[in-house]
Order: sequence, then structure tokens, then C-alpha cells
Amino acid sequence: MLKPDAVKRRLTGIILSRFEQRGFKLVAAKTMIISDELAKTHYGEHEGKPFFDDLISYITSGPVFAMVLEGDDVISLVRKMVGATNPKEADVGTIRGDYAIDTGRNIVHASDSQESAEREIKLFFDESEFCDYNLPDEDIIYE
Ligand code: IDP
Ligand code: MG
Repeated sequence: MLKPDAVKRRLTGIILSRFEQRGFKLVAAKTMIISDELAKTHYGEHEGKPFFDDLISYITSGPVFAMVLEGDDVISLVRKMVGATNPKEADVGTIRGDYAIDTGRNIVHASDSQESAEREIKLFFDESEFCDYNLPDEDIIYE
């Protein structure tokens, strides 16, 4: 999910391009403004932490671009592409390492496990929002 700062900075296309160029398949996507309630559920694991209230304000401060990508090892590979939570520690070449500076403005969220991906996808998307199709170059991307 591209956070409001990414959308407002017009980075949606350039970040989505990275995932497309890697070979992942986009199966659902939308721009939306997250409600306070959805933000608190999504980030429930961080409730009580000192940055929680700021995080909820940040993620609800404008539109996000939510998406679901498919591909081999997509969860761990996207996390690597996103980079460290603190952009100052994120490697150059990662999304946070290339476009962000502060942890509280780190421009992108990515599910960190199969379980969190399943939970988060259900929070953000209905079944009817998924597109079932084949990538014509799948046999070039995969061996
Ligand atoms: P992640 O996004 O890399 O998975 P998490 O530890 O799950 O990182 O934290 C969720 C989000 O909360 C971070 O992406 C960041 O926006 C915010 N956050 C985490 N730690 C801090 C902090 O110490 N200060 C400010 N914001 C933080
Ligand atoms: Mg996280």
C-alpha cells in the first residue's frame, strides 16, 4: 500500500512500475481514503506504542493506493524492495531508501507474512475486486 505521502508526491506510478518491472502480477488495486476505524484495525499490532496516534493520523491524512500483487515469494521480495522501516537505514535502491527520509513518512506499507497478507487483503478488498487473468510473458519471467 502506498501511503498518503507517496500518493500526494505523485510517486504512485513510479513505485507501481518497480513492482511491474520485477515481474509481479497486479490482481487488485484502488485509491481510497482509509477510515480511522480501518486504520486502527490494520495497525492493531502497534496499538499502545508511542507512535501509534501519529501513525493513524498519517495513514488517514489523504488517499492511499492499495494493491494486491501475485508472484513467487512476492511477500518477502516486496519487503526487500520496500527496504528498512527507517528510511535512513534503508539501502539505496529500495523504495524507502530512494524516496523517503523519516520513519513516520516512509511512503509504503507491505505485508510482512502470509498471515498478515491474508488478514490485510481481507480488510481492504472484496472478492469482486480481484481480476483473474494470465500474464502473457509468465514463461519468460519464470523458469
Ligand atoms: P513496517 O512498515 O516496515 O512493517 P512496522 O514496525 O510494522 O514497520 O511499523 C508500521 C509503521 O509505523 C511504519 O511503517 C512507520 O510508518 C510507523 N512507525 C514505526 N515505528 C515508528 C517510529 O519509531 N516512529 C514513527 N513511526 C513509526
Ligand atoms: Mg509492519
